[in-house]
Parts: sequence; C-alpha cells; structure tokens
Amino acid sequence: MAHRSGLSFRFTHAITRTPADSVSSGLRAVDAGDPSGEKFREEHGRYVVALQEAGLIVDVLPALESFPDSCFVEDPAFCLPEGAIQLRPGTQSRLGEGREIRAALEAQFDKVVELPGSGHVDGGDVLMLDDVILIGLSARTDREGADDFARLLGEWGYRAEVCETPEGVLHFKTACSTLGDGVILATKVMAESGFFGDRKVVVVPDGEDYAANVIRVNDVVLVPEGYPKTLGAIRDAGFKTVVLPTHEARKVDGGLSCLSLRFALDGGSA
Ligand code: CIR
Repeated sequence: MAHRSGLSFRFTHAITRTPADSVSSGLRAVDAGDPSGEKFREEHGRYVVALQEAGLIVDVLPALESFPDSCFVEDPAFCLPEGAIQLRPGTQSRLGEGREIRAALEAQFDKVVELPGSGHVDGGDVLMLDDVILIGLSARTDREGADDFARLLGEWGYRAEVCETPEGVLHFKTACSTLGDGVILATKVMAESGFFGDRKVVVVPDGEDYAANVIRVNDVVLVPEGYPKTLGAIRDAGFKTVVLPTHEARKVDGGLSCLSLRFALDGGSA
C-alpha cells in the first residue's frame, strides 16, 4: 500500500448516533455507576460541535433504544474513501448494530459491503495509519473476522496487519491512537508491543491510560477532559488540542474514537 499522507486524519464527514436512555445498561468491564442518557447527550452534543468546528459535515443518527451501546458507531462499520464495510460486532447485544447503520453508510457511499465470512470484527480494534491498517485481535475481534477483513482490505489496495491486543484491553484503540503525521499515542504496554515499528510514539503518562483514546481530526486532536499530563504530552509533541468531556462514555468503556465514523469523500484525504 502506498503511503497516503493524511489518510488517517484528513476527513470531510462523520456519522454519529445520539446516545439512548438505554445506555444506562450499556456493557462495561467494571461498574462505575450507570451513565445518564441526558448527561451523555449533552456531552455528545459538544462532541458533534467539535467535529463540525474541525471541518466535518456530521450526520447525527437518531437514538436506538433497543441497542444500549449503539452510540458507539465506530464498532459496527469501517469507512475508507472508496467505500464502507459493514462489520459484525463480536458481542451478542451489539451484533445487530451493523444492520442498523447500513442505511446511513449507503447514504454516503456508492460501495457498501458486509464483512465476508462469519467471523467478528469491532471497528474499535482497527487503527488506520497512512501506510497500514492494524487490526487487533481481542475479546470482540476473532481470528476469522480479522483475516477476512485483512483480505478484503487487500483487495481494496490497503495493507493490513493483524496484531494481538494486550490482555485486559477492550479494544485495540482503547490503548492507542494516531496523532497523524506519523506519530502514535499509546499506553506504555502498547508502546512496548512493537506494533508501531520505528514510528514516533508519545507514551501516555502513568495513571492516565484512558486518555490513550484520542482522535486527530484535520488540524486538531480531540482529547478527553481530566488528563492533564497526556494533554501536555500531546501539545509538547506539536499538536493543537481541543478538550472534551467524556465522563458518561467512560462509565461504559467508551472514548472519543468510538463515538464517530470519520471519513473523507471527494478526495478529501489527499
Ligand atoms: C462496549 O463494550 O461495546 C461499549 N460499552 C463500549 C464500546 C467502546 N467502543 C470502542 O472502544 N470502539
């Protein structure tokens, strides 16, 4: 795959979904109290505005009460400039979310295909860089799904590599993000994994692992509120930042990347 400068952070559009009240029963590894739908919608509103201010046209889909985790739209799909892939999330309560987001993908892309085979991939396990797409095996993304996804990406002209998400980490991108311009932000464990080759890695300072999940959107990096050491490290590396509250999302193991599908249409990734 040829290096495509900006592929991983130059975007024109995003898809999001309003958090439902049922998010109070969203999946989580550790119970830190239920998120409130109302407070989550406030935080989500600020997130949508931040994406718009970063230059994106944002499609905000209506809340889906029957799927408590459906505001985490990153997991049931993956978007590239050429088209979108409807994924098959790897946990029972989220399996139907791929079908639910299909129409929104078809409204944006001429080409929409479903992950082949019968394996599972959560979009949270897929890290797009400018020269490779990393797919993390996890409790949600299995070997069959990852291999079939990598093969499909290969047919579309992309190089994909399958990696092992460290034990105890929900999704690959729970522990790392691209800051763009060849720089990765990663937890210490992830930074030491070897997945990032000789790329520059900004290591998340001790005690702030949650802040490894940020998103670079055009000229800014969106960073969760409450992680001053990570914010400083990202700024020191030369990036402009925007801080956003993610307190409700965090209660159900969600972060900034999970809340949108971001993509470039009409050559916006060039
Ligand atoms: C879940 O466990 O599926 C949701 N409560 C959180 C999903 C977060 N998504 C992501 O990291 N991509």
